[in-house]
Amino acid sequence: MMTDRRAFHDKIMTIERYILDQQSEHPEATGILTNLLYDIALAAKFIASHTNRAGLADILGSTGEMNVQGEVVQKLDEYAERTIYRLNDHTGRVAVMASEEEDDIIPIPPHHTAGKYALVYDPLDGSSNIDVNVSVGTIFAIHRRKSEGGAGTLEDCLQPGRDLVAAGYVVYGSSTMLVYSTGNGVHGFTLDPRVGEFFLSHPNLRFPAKAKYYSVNQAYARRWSPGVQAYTDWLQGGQESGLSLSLRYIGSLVADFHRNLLTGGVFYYPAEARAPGKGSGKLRLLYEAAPLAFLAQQAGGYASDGTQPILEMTPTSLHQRVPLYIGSRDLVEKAEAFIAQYDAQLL
Ligand code: P6P
Repeated sequence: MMTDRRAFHDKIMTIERYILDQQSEHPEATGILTNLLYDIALAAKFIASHTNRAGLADILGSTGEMNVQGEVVQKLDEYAERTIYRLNDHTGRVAVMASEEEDDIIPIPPHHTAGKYALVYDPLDGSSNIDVNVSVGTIFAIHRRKSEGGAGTLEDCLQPGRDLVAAGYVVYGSSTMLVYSTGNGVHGFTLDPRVGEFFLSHPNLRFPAKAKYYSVNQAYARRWSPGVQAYTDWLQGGQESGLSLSLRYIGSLVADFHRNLLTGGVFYYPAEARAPGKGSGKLRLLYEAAPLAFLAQQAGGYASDGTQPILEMTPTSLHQRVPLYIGSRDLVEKAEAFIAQYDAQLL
């Protein structure tokens, strides 16, 4: 009998094949979501091909404006934004888009058909890390449009994470991985740049039962509420927690989340005590916290703003910021407990 591992490696599963297989399990599926996920995988290939040469832009470009291929050298996040937009603005699969790079919703050009989905995304999160060769990422989330026909609307974008149809991220690191879920588990694909294909490398990702890391920027500790300070002490083994976690903080949300998903752990970006209560924090609900919260839940984890599930929060604006605690469920729930115990008067 073939062992599981041999059985797994017996199949050569590309992301295209995998998405198609998943679609075949849903007879009602029309294939539009399947093709939208293909489009995102294609965008990831384009972006990956540029991020692994980013450091060369200044060397290759003669004036800093043009590179040896005669291409205009763009800032990578502008390139990533443009790539995702152009791959989705004419397909008839998307009614409206929203991006971290654009103040307002991004309409589909009037001469193209508006489709059934709303696509929101952070085209290149953590792009400031590129200059120091640290992993960066793309985050995307897909909602069904709520509006009836015609151009998509802001309301089509401002939906709670619990209603997501699909979400995922691409991490551009030592290898390029695309990790996504359509509500049937979390699956990771690694890009083989030699053939330009994403191959299934991490099926059914789940947070390990025993966590290894906690991930927070401790430079801000003096600004934290008493609850967050007590929580951090607990994570460090205080209050007889019995924990022996290590601190890992990359400063790139996708990279920190991805590592914790594989190793077990919690990432948090708290509200600053100077601005108590909801709404403060750095990370954005719509296209950072919510899609990663969807993945976390699908992988047996959890995400909270410190007082409530991220997935239950309905965005009030495109770029609304929230405090974020995300990762291994038991560690995130403990953050809520400390905040409830110590910070009730702040909330
Ligand atoms: P800080 C990157 O700029 C980013 O938006 C996230 O990717 C990352 O988690 C966070 O900011 C890091 O913020 O304040 O710790 O530098």
